[in-house]
Amino acid sequence: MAAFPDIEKIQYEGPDSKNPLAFRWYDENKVIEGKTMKDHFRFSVVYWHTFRGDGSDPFGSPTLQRPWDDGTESVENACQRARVAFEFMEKLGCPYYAFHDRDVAPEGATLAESHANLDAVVQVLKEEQERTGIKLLWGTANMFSNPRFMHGASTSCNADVFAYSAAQVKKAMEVTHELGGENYVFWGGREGYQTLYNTDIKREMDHMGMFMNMAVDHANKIGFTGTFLIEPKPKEPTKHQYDSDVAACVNFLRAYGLTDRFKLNVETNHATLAGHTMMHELDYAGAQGMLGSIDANTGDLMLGWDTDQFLTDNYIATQIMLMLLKYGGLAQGGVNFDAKVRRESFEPVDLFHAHIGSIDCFARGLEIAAAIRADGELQSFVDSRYSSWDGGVGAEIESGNHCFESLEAYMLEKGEISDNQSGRQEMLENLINRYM
Ligand code: XUL
Ligand code: CO
Repeated sequence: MAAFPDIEKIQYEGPDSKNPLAFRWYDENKVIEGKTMKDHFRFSVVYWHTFRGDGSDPFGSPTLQRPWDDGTESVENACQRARVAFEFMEKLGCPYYAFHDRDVAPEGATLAESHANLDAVVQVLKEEQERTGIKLLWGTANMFSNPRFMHGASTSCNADVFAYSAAQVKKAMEVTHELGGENYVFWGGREGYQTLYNTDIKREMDHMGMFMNMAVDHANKIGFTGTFLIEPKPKEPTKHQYDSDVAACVNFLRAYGLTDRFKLNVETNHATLAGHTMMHELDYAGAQGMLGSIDANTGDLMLGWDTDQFLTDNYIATQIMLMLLKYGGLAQGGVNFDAKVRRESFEPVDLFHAHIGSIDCFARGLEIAAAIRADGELQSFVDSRYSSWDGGVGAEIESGNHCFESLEAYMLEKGEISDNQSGRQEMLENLINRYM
């Protein structure tokens, strides 16, 4: 029986449409900068918020109506839920999805039972992938919910927890591989500390480096060629997470020799928690050749935690798309809606409204970013701002033909710098507004 019997496949109806269950901007076949919208975004639905979120918060009980869910942790219920998830994604028209091992299948009384539960649900996921053509963007292991991970997973002070984590990631990677997953994500929810009084940072970081290298070795053993992605986040649930931002992750990957197989999965709300904009995080990752995928959501300016809201802000979407176009797109990554409906939006149809709005926001962001790039005014301003490096002493420095002595001689002769030019921030902000 259909879980969303009143909802047909969501169609593109154009900007004038007033139908809330239609796309106004996302026309999946529209070509922009040589690629269809579908290929630019590779939109992905997350299993955890969309199919496991129940609307509870630290102050209140579940609110969300999910009539297909019998409320038990049985494998049968998990299989039924998986079928509903595919009905939703098919009607939405999202080509990808992502999951944690423990979202899709219940944890058992033993590790062996957990493995078996996962295998059972994976068979349904496989059937549904084949039936619909929807693909797995990435899989991951939840190593933060169970109390055994209270001190971390690969960075736990308890060596058995490291071993347990290895076993769990091994299985999650194998399942991701079996389902044709294109990436595998590590979000180190508890890989950090609450107090340095009890923490050996060096030892914990070394363990995490060893763990990631074991993951690469295992991928090579089983023939998994997908990209590994680390997802930066500075805090929550820990006080400090080692993967605190893009720069910290790049440093970690370089220090432990992992840059060949790893890239980053950059999330908007995590950037905010790190005190950065998403544009900053994407630009930094892109500049380092480490931009892998994005978790699409947003925080709330008034709230200092990870609210995981659906992005509907055209400015942020435009900034994101400017960065994705600048760095040539996400390759085998995608735009993954790591976002949840508010607990007051408790009806199943709200899942559609949330995704449709954010998909449209990204599509609009892409249109605006492409228009800004086509006009070229922004880029030519940046080019001219750096023009002192295109000839003369700048070009000589960039080609490695100078040292402190020669630069001192140059400056002693010249006496003073050529005039600086205005940064024109306000003019450029006005320029962006022309396109909105
Ligand atoms: C947590 C978060 C995770 C990761 C996957 O803030 O973003 O859901 O995306 O573990
Ligand atoms: Co995320």
